[in-house]
Amino acid sequence: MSQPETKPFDYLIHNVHVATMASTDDYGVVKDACVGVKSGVIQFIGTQQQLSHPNELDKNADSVINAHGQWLTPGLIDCHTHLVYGGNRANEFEMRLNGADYEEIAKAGGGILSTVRATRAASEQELFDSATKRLKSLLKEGLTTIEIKSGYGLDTETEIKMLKVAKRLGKEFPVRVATTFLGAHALPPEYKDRSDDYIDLVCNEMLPTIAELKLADAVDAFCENIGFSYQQTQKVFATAKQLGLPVKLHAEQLSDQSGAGLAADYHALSADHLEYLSQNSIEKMAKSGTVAVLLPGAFYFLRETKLPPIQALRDAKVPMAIATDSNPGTSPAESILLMLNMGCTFFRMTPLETLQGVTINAAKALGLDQEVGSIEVGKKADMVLWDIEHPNQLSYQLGGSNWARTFKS
Ligand code: DI6
Ligand code: FE
Repeated sequence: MSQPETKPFDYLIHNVHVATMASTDDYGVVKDACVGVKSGVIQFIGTQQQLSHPNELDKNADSVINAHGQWLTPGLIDCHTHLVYGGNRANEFEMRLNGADYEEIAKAGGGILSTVRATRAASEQELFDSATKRLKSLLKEGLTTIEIKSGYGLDTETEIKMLKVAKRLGKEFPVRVATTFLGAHALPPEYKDRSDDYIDLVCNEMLPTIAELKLADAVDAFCENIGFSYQQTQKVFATAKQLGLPVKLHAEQLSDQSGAGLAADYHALSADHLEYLSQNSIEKMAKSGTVAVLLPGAFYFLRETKLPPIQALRDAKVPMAIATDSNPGTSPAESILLMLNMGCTFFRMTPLETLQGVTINAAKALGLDQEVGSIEVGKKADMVLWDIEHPNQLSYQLGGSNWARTFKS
């Protein structure tokens, strides 16, 4: 009996335009291309003539997909979300529109703490179900990787519950989930006026337990006058370092605390928000390769007027990413494409920069850029097909998906 012939690829996409995002200067366009994938890994990007069987496409792969001239990009990556939480804060939205501001609401026991109460009260299944709804909207826009933070539990048990829900989302949906422990997000009510004691709990109990259970890929904190101080953040970072976990930071969102500089001192994967970022911290970020994660949804929702220093970041060649910050308080966003548009309109980023911001630079912000974030031979076949005429259409449109199909490795 003759052996069935093994074909070079499991599937081959042909008649496709590719934005590889493999170059820092442009979209890395390969027009009228073929892309071959085997075992979830990209094996070939080239012309039909370069295939082993250029005139008999079926002989190259088990499955041959005609893209009819549509565009292929890397799968989109949302590198900063708080997707798992209980309840919502539409009531506070209404309060703000009646005159209250974010800091007043937070100080009055609302804000993050109202979500903490709802998250502690919710069962694992309830958290899973509400996060599923939000995840599904993102998946409809070609998302293949998402970062999900804890930080609405603020006790060991609930932080673990949130991270377990995040991991389960990654098992039940075709999406890679990177988890981040954000125990130092806010001061829980039972530690009122004892923030150093709470940081001790984070460092001595929560972090070692979560590291032991392998529930977090990274550690984050909220360094802010309504969050934690520079010194407290440093303590969290030092503990994360001892446990071998990379760090990232909510930095300079409402004021300059030099948090991004501190994050860079700890070789952070990213510093996020950055409206009040100083030149000194920019230089430190450039040196350490820390990605600037920009969150236009929160900027918009809080009606912030101070812009992050985009031109200075650009000049210093700090890689910039864009994310939803999907959370109930400051960015109830379920559209990554809308963030691309906001990155252009509010932050004056270019369409190329915003697409880099949800592909290769977002992968860097998660430490996953060797695996995903661009269409290159050897990388995971996380790719999206779009019904567009050019990749600049992805940031041009106000949300609205031109998504056609996702390929997930
Ligand atoms: N910055 C934010 O934008 C979110 N967390 C943070 O540290 C807001 C979280 C919330 O208000 O629920
Ligand atoms: Fe956030």
